[in-house]
Amino acid sequence: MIKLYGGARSRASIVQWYLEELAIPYEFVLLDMQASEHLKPEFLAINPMGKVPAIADGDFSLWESGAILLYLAQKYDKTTFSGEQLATINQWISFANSTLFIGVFIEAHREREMSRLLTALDKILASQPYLLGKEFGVTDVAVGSILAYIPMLLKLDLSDYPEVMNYMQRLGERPAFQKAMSM
Ligand SMILES: N[C@@H](CCC(=O)N[C@@H](CS)C(=O)NCC(=O)O)C(=O)O
Repeated sequence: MIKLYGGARSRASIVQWYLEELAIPYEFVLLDMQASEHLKPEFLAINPMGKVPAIADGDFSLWESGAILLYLAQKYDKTTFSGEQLATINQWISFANSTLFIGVFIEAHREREMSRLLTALDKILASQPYLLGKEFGVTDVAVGSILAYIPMLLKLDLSDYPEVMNYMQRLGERPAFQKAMSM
């Protein structure tokens, strides 16, 4: 069974959300990060960087939430993805974890970038319910989780982006989201 290593209120929720969507069995190994369990040799053997999330799938270990999402999509999603589809998924995961995260959560970038990024997302979501079209998928977990952290961690007015707000609401109604992402 897949082991997901995470801490309380950590980015392990992103991976947990997708594991719940995929409905595959997993064990959540909750590390006490206050007690620095993530820096102990047992966990450093899984992720030498001492960061969560990480997974162990049998003998195979992987860390970085984006890499884990891509691995799970390729191995466990019922869809078989073409090379181009995988590249597009990777594009959105990279966007979520670098461009969007930095543009929203790093204050020095927010004024210059957040509006441009959310306006572009708003435009995409005006014509389709999910990032890749009609079907929910792993790209929505990647981008949706970063969006979901906005109201949890920052006091920002998103009313200029009504389609993004509707999207966040749609994602928030999913049972898998509620199980993993609700704080
Ligand atoms: N880019 C990484 C970020 C990982 C990360 O920074 N995780 C935090 C928890 S959300 C962590 O492990 N912090 C512990 C530390 O830095 O000591 C990912 O998305 O997996």
